[in-house]
Amino acid sequence: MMLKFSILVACLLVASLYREVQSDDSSESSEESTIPANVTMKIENSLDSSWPSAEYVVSVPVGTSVYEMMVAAKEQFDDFTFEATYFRQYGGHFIDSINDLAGSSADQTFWRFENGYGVAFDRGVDLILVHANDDVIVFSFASWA
Ligand code: B12
Repeated sequence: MMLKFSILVACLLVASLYREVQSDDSSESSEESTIPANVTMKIENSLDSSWPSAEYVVSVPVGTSVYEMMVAAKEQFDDFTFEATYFRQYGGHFIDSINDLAGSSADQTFWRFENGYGVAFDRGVDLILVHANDDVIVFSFASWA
């Protein structure tokens, strides 16, 4: 009888210890998802050096898409604006214009979406997530001709 009771107490102890470890884990992961990132977004015009380039440091949680970061930038900076068109087949947006300068099929110009090393991303703004405080995102007005 005593042995059965001791086994029961031991089981209850193990179960409560397990629950504590689980709840510690979940609080850690919810903290992780709200770690802030300060991302530098550079706006440049590779076709016209007299066009006013701009740089914004945008604060968003790590893991935010670049599209959501741009929406946040619109709220955080009075002088930043953009327009985009949603394409269902790519699950994301094509950036049509930034700071009132729009790409044009007639002129064969567009906003090229690059990393901080001048390399064009292989997907659109909804599918690239920001990671760390030193992340740099560049939009460079360019020609595809
Ligand atoms: C032509 C083309 C372009 C042209 C479109 C201009 C034009 N008027 O023709 C230009 C050079 C502007 C372009 C730009 C980009 N493109 Co592009 N493009 C293509 C390509 C080769 C053909 C599209 C096409 O004409 N389809 C035929 C027409 C009838 O169909 P449509 O759906 O109406 O086409 C439109 C859309 O495709 C849209 N579009 C073009 N590129 C992109 C990219 C994204 C993310 C979205 C949402 C829409 C979009 O523009 C087309 C004309 O209106 C495709 C690859 C392919 N073979 O499909 C890549 C493709 C769609 N592009 C791609 C990419 C990555 C980009 C860029 C993000 C590259 C960059 N890092 O800058 C940029 C967009 C940046 C921004 N401003 O948001 C990827 C998208 C991958 C993804 N899942 O996100 C593709 C699939 C190529 C690839 N495999 O890498 N592109």
